[in-house]
Amino acid sequence: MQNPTIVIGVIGADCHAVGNKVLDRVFTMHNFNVINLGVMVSQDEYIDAAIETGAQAIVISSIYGHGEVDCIGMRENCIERGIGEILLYVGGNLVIGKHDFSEIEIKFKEMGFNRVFAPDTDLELVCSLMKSDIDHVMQAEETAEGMQ
Ligand code: B12
Repeated sequence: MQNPTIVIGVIGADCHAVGNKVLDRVFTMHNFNVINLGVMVSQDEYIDAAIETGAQAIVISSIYGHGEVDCIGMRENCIERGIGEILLYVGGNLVIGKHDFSEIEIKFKEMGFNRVFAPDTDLELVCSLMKSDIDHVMQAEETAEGMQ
């Protein structure tokens, strides 16, 4: 089976570049095919890249605190562009100031994200969760194709 393709980048007007490089390195080391759009990425740029590469997931970072505003409508945008089922992950310093992470998680899940990660999440764990999500989706697709 081919390595899963994921599109990563830092959303909005956010120029924090270091975490993006760390994620690229860790995900690549864990055999993901990483399409890295870098910093200051718009919703449409993630979606364009995901469509072009047939990616299984979009992994959004937000560091400067405006993640909520930047991510509003991302799932709806994916649906509109024909990739409504794609796995959406988000992580980083998603909001300004100190908040209970469970509240942040609920907010982003309501916006259609499959998983929401705090900035200090163990990246090994993130890789294994993403792998199992992608396997799960691919198996479901194979089963659906077999039934047609
Ligand atoms: C360096 C830095 C800058 C540099 C960035 C240079 C560059 N091009 O990279 C400069 C000076 C430009 C800058 C500017 C600003 N910054 Co600044 N910056 C920092 C600083 C000191 C370090 C960031 C860093 O490199 N960290 C190291 C990397 C490895 O960590 P990371 O980026 O957090 O990424 C990790 C995790 O978040 C996580 N992660 C990230 N994304 C994802 C996604 C997923 C799916 C997962 C699983 C995990 C994950 O994994 C990454 C790797 O370990 C932090 C404070 C800090 N100590 O973190 C503030 C900080 C991020 N900055 C902050 C702010 C507010 C700003 C400004 C708005 C300030 C201003 N008023 O102008 C601007 C925004 C500019 C912009 N348009 O983006 C705040 C954000 C506050 C918030 N979110 O609540 C911080 C936290 C400082 C603070 N304590 O207030 N900044």
